[in-house]
Amino acid sequence: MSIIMHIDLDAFFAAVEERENVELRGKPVIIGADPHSRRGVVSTANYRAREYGIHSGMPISRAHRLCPDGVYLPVNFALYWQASERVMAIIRRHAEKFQQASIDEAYLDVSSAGSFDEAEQRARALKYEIFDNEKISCSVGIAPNKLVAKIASDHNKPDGLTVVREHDMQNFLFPLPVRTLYGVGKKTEEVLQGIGIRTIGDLARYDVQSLMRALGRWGMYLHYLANGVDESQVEEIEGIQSLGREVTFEEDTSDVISLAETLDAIAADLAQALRYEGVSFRTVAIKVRFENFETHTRQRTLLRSAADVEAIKAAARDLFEKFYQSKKKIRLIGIRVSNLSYEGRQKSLREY
Ligand code: TTP
Ligand code: MG
Repeated sequence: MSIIMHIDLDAFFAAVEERENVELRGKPVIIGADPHSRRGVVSTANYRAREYGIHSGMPISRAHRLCPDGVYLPVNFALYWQASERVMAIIRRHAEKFQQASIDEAYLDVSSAGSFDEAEQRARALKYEIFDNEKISCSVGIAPNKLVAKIASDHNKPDGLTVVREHDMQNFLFPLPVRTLYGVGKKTEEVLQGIGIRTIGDLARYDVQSLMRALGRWGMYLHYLANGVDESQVEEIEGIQSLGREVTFEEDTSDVISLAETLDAIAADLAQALRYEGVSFRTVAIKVRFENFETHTRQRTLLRSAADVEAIKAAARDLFEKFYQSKKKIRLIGIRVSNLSYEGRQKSLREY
């Protein structure tokens, strides 16, 4: 029997800022503001700010209207990265198999605990240790596989702990909206709603052949997910595999100057994080989403590793210029670097 734990830090970027500055406590804190204008996109907001309806991905200008008295801060990636490393170092000590899934989440295989009760005790100890050392709260999900553990960690945020045993899986999953499943975005949700599927239970009970007619192989895959089937393992991979950032425009745009400036700003953010880490990359990818949500990516692998902002900028701009020759309005643009080399980082991890 597998017992998997998924840990996700609560309002992570905002939690780090609150920890660094006691004056922020109790106030709505919104991260993602451009220090020079009221433009920008909300990266995250603390739970106080979420009471005003503010969430990740919302334009900062809209957040300002919802909550004029909030504290608006720019993204300080290097600071969050440093906090993440320290938390991850704590988490990895709690199991034989550890997989970091993003800057603020990780999976642990805790099957050796032998029972869900014992795993729950371990989760409490882990939550306590993270908070005691780093003053950041997290939410934990425990389940027989990664899929359900991740849904469970999100179930009772912030500071949650949700345990889903094998025989509770259906009761837990079936009432949830299909959107909860990883990979089900706006478009898939619309298709599913069109054939009368709203909850994970509706999806699980739906005839697979008809699902495949509506969604192809993706439909079959979703049917597995809805039934809580996931056999992927917790994979011990050193660090994250890629690093990306994207920006949604307040108003869709085809202004190439503003698009190029945005790409440069994203490149600078990424380079800052890479520099802090001592990580270099070989592959640069851009992502472009048009106003109709049609999304494209283009990528290039360099001859040798690089880590500087100019290399990211040059590759991203070139990929963009070759790709974008229309006047179609763009809603979102982003850059992701991958094929990472971790020489510097592994050394620093061993020092913990
Ligand atoms: P999440 O774990 O999705 O969000 P969160 O930790 O802020 O809040 P929650 O309590 O719901 O887990 O993402 C982790 C961090 O990644 C988040 O603090 C900021 C960043 N992020 C963005 O920059 N843009 C985004 O659209 C999202 C979703 C997250
Ligand atoms: Mg989080």
